[in-house]
Amino acid sequence: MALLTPDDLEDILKKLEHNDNIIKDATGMDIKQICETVYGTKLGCEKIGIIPITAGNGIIGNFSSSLLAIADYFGLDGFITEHTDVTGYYQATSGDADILMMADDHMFIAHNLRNGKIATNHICTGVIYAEIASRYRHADTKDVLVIGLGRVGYGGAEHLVKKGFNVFAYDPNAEFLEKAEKELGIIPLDLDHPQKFSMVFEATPNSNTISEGMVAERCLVSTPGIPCGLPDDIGKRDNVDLVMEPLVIGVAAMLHAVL
Ligand code: NAI
Ligand code: 2YC
Ligand code: MG
Repeated sequence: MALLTPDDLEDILKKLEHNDNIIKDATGMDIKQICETVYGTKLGCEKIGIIPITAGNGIIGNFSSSLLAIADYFGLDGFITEHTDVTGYYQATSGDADILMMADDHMFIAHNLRNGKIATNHICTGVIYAEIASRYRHADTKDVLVIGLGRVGYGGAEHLVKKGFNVFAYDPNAEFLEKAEKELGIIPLDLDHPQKFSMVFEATPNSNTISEGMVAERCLVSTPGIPCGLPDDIGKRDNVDLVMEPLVIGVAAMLHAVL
């Protein structure tokens, strides 16, 4: 499980502003509008209760405070419980939290206490980053490339298939590739016959997973992957746009998903 580090979370709101500008330019909508469209919901005055969890590798220095800053960015009241784990959970539920957010090393969830809805970070992250890629306004086909079919990649690929895109996908894990081909009907990428794509969704924990032959002249690469899978020399080209940030976009999707 690839875990965030405090360095990843440095200046997250600055990174969000930068990415939101790219998203607006590339899709015509900002991240809030895209979340509202995908989930058909609008944030109101929900109160967010954030519970630090000490399980496994334990507390990540600025993880809870990052969630609080994200809630605030989207105009929501929030608080971090004084205690961790079960005591923290009790404090949040007996306080006035509407939505709880908590994460151990394997699952990061949002739970709406008012309607019972639960959203996971990996599905919401896959869906929202895939959605961003699919809205590239310079794309002239319905072909989308998905790189990585793990928890996030599979969720994004499933979303794109449901939306009627032609989903080409690659994962070196043959089992994951076969599962996605069988269950979703994705088209395994033919590495021997490279095809260029103007929409790429990458969800891997590796760098340099996107090669020259995959990227069309105008291309939007949308990736939550840490580190970034797009090589610098390709990413710096004028007509290649990159949406990549460590936490906020996925959390925005989680909040909209549980309303
Ligand atoms: P995972 O480990 O479940 O899946 C990663 C997949 O990438 C695996 O199936 C692996 O075989 C595949 N892969 C590795 N190298 C590849 C390559 N060169 N080409 C194609 N596929 C390759 O990981 P998960 O949970 O899906 O997360 C993916 C990444 O997204 C991780 O780096 C994680 O830290 C990050 N993440 C970022 C979030 C954000 O908000 N920015 C939120 C959640 C996860
Ligand atoms: O501070 C805390 O409460 C920690 N238990 C938080 C651990 C989060 C671990 N998960 C991750 O770092 C990744 C992120 C990319 C988002 C989802 N999983
Ligand atoms: Mg994110």
